[in-house]
Order: sequence, then C-alpha cells, then structure tokens
Amino acid sequence: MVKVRNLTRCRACQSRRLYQFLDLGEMPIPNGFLKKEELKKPEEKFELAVFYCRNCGFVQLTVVVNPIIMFKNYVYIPSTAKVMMNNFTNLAYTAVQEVGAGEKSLVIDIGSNDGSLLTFFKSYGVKVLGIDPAENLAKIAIMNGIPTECKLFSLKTAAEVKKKYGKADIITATNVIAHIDNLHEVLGGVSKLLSDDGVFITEFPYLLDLVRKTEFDTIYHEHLSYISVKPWRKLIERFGLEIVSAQRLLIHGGSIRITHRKKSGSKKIPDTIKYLESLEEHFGLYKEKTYDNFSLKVELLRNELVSTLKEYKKQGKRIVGYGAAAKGNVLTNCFGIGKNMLDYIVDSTPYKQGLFTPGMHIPVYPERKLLEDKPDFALILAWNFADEIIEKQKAFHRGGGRFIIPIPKVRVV
Ligand code: DWN
Repeated sequence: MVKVRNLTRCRACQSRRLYQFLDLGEMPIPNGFLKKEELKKPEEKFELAVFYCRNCGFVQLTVVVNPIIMFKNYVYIPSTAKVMMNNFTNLAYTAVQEVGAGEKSLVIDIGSNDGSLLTFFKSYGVKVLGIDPAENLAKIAIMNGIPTECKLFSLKTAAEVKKKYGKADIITATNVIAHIDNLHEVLGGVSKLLSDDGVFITEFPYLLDLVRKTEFDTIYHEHLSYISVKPWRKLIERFGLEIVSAQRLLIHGGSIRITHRKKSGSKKIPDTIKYLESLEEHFGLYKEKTYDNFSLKVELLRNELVSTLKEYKKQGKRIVGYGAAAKGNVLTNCFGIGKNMLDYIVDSTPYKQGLFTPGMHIPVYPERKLLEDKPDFALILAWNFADEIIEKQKAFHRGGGRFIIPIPKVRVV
C-alpha cells in the first residue's frame, strides 16, 4: 500500500504554482493513539507542511497520507460535545425545511461517522443512509438503526448507491470535505447522486478563522484542504452545482456551512457569498504575505506557551492536558510539549482512555481524574470547547484549579 504521496498539483484547480508557507515538522497521524504495548515500537511520522495555491487560493497539505491508514479504525466521534449535537439538530431542521423533506425523501451523509447526524434527520421520518470508511463506527451506526455503507465515497460508490437506494434529496458532508483527496471525483459523485431539486450541504473549518485566530493546530494529516469561499465556489461550479447560501458557525474554532443546489443557470452570486469573498480579500487570504505572517504568529505562540508552561513547572506546579484532540496532538508534537510538562491528559472519549497520545506518548485518562488528582493547571487542548469544558469542571475551578487556553492567544482563567 502506498502510505504517502507528495502533492504536485493544486487539488482544486490542478495548477502547479504551489507556495509552501508553513512546515510543522514530521509527526505521527493525529489520531494514531497507542496501546501501552505499542509504545516501544517505531512510530511512523509524516511531513506536516502547507501549500498556498498561487492560482486559485486553495490551501492544502504538501503530502497525502493514505486514508486507509487514518480512517479504517477511527476514534473521533462528534457526540462527545453538546455543541456538536446542537449544531446537528440545527442542520437537520434547516435542511428538512429547505427541501420540504418527507417520508419519501432520502438523506445521505458522506462521512457519517457513528450516525449521530442522521439520527436527527431520522426523527423527521425521512429515509437515511450513512457512508463512512471507518469499520468500527459503521458498526455502531448500524447498531443504532442507521443503515451505513462502510466505504470511501467516490464516483463508483455514488453509482452503486444511486442504483441501490435512488437519488438523494439531501446530501450532507460535515467535517469530511477537508479530508478528501479526490475532491473532483467526490463532487462528481455528489452531482450524480443529488436529485434535481435536492440540496448538498457541507460544513468545514473556515480558512478565514484559521488564519485570523492562528489555529495552526487544526492543520493535521486528516485535513488535506483548508477552504475559503472563493476557490470553493469556483470548484463546485465545475460540477454543475451552485452555492445558494452560506453561514458562518462557531464550532471547531470557526466553520462555514454552505448549501448548494444544481445549477439554475442564473449567474447571480448570492450577496452573502459576495460579502464573504470580499472579507477574504480584505484579510489578505489571496496574498502570500498573509501566510508568511501566519507562520511568524505560530512561532510567537510557541514561545509564549512553552515559556508559560516552563515557568509554572519551575514553580513546582503540576499541569495536565484536557481533551485528547487531534489538534492537541499537533500542538504537543509541534511545540515539544511532552510528559516533562503534562503529567497526563483527560478526555471524555471512551476509545481514547487508557491509550497514549501519538508522538509524545502522554497517557489519556477519563475526565474524573481531574477532580480526583487536583493538579494546579489544565491546558485545554480542545480549546474549541473551552466554555463547555470549564462549565463542566466548575468544581475544579472553584477548588483553585486554573485553565490554560492556548488559542488564539495564551490565556490563564
Ligand atoms: O475534522 C475533525 C474534527 C472535526 O474533529 C476530525 N478530523 C478530527 C476531530 O478533531 P479533534 O480531535 O481536534 O476534535 P475535537 O472534537 O475538537 O476533540 C475534542 C476532544 O476533547 C475529544 O477527544 C473529546 C474531548 N472532550 C472532552 O474530553 N470533554 C470534549 C468535550 C466537549 C469535553 O467536555
């Protein structure tokens, strides 16, 4: 199996005019958690660096790690966060209203994970189908009554699904578009699978938020692309689709929900799209200088966070991590924050507890350890859920425990 390939052309426009602006070093895949007995084995590391496409503005990793390595057995589930479940409730409601879905309607979720989103759709009486390559999660979804095809989505999968289930009235893809290498094939498949009056709704982290809030740790091997509206619009129009609306979301450090329909022939670009594209221009998303400045801001953040942690360690303080997130594994590996600084990490995901983080080999424990052990500080590695976590751990806070939030700036609360 080819484990990794170098990107030579832009994933969106195929241009070779790629400008590398950030190199975070070599590190293991971000959800490559290890069992105790695996710690002694050599760990595969892959380059983590980023290109800006001078032709269309699409931002993407310099290498593509084989998705089978990353997604065959997957430990990320969105259902650990109330914020995500609230977002799914809203997405299902909005989509059903948009197309007036009923019991004859079919909703397909690409990257359906454990079926959480489709469970909300199912409550409207529509037919649902999940498509996801993670065997472990597909099993859970099926057990929860969500029919799921366990495979990667592609033109071939789209043809098979259309033959077996018919066209879809709603196709969703939340936090999966950024993970897809063969975007052209997937968008071709969506276009074939979507009914003429159907909607295709995507949600992905928004490049404008990533750049403005220095969210460098959301750059990892699972996220092949970092997307802004302008290059995305140009790309989807090649597949007979058009954007009908876009909505910025607070989740995952700042995301964007984009609703598409089949091209209606009108050349009119919705005002929200025009506004977002002008905002992207205003913040320099289509200038190389912006990305050079971004790299500098990452260095400043590294110095600020590491010196803060070192100072507390010098004072004899005990610090732990909170949230064994993929982004946390990037931050700890990139900044060299290991067991010398974090005694352990607590996390609510059952599949991660008892394991060790990739690269830094920091042990992961259930959340209850925080109150049992009462360290001085908890570094919130899942900073995108800081409010939810601090609310949940009020007792730790009232007992004198302090939280360190690393992004967008180092803050102690
Ligand atoms: O795209 C992706 C994003 C959406 O999610 C995936 N490729 C991978 C994943 O990235 P992540 O692992 O950085 O996602 P999260 O959801 O930000 O990770 C949060 C972590 O924090 C989870 O392991 C769960 C944990 N958590 C916790 O321990 N207590 C979360 C909450 C809200 C909590 O209260």
